[in-house]
Amino acid sequence: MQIEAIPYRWPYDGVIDPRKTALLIIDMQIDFCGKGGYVEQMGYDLSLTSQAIGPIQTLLERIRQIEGFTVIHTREGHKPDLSDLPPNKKWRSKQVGAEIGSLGPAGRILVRGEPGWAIIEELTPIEGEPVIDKPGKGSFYATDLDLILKNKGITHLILTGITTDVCVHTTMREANDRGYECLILEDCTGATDKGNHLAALKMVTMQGGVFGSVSSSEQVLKALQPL
Ligand code: C5J
Repeated sequence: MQIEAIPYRWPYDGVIDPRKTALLIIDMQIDFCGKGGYVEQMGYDLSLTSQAIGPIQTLLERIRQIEGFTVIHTREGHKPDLSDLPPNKKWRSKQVGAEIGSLGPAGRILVRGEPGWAIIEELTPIEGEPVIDKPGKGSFYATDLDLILKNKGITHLILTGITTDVCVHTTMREANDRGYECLILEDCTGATDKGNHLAALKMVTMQGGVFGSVSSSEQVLKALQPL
């Protein structure tokens, strides 16, 4: 089955093949959608990023039942000594009152091993699901993601997670340039600004699908029914 999507039914090259497809769940951490985390410390509306939790949970439950379907999680965060934190990223975070590495209600902000850095309980990875730790916005930069995907023979990616306009988009662009066939799901993503969420999705649809195609969890679930 192909998935109904905009601007083209996905994937472009045939039907969905679970052995060649991975569900990417990007940065569903307390820091980005939970109480006391980075996004809340910056003063943004948590409901905009947490809206993705329910739809991802439903999709994940279904995909976990399908033999051979790969699920990969990512986490943005820095080493406790902050040696992998670019000084400009640290400086900018300080300007908005949420300095990376400083102590917040959910522990040190965006630091590996801290409570806020953890993936939310609803989407806790299970055995066999790789978790990619990344110091940047993209999931390919300074990580093993490309190697893991190549070793598994994965050529198609379904992107979910937060935030639509930052880590999800950066990852989609990185993946697209590496030749992966990408699909982003509107209800399984969210941004700290509604307009940016919508703009990020619209950007994907330009030029015949400049980075891939856009769909929803409902359409993916429909296409997965025969599997
Ligand atoms: C941000 C992310 N927005 N996961 N990270 O800093 O999108």
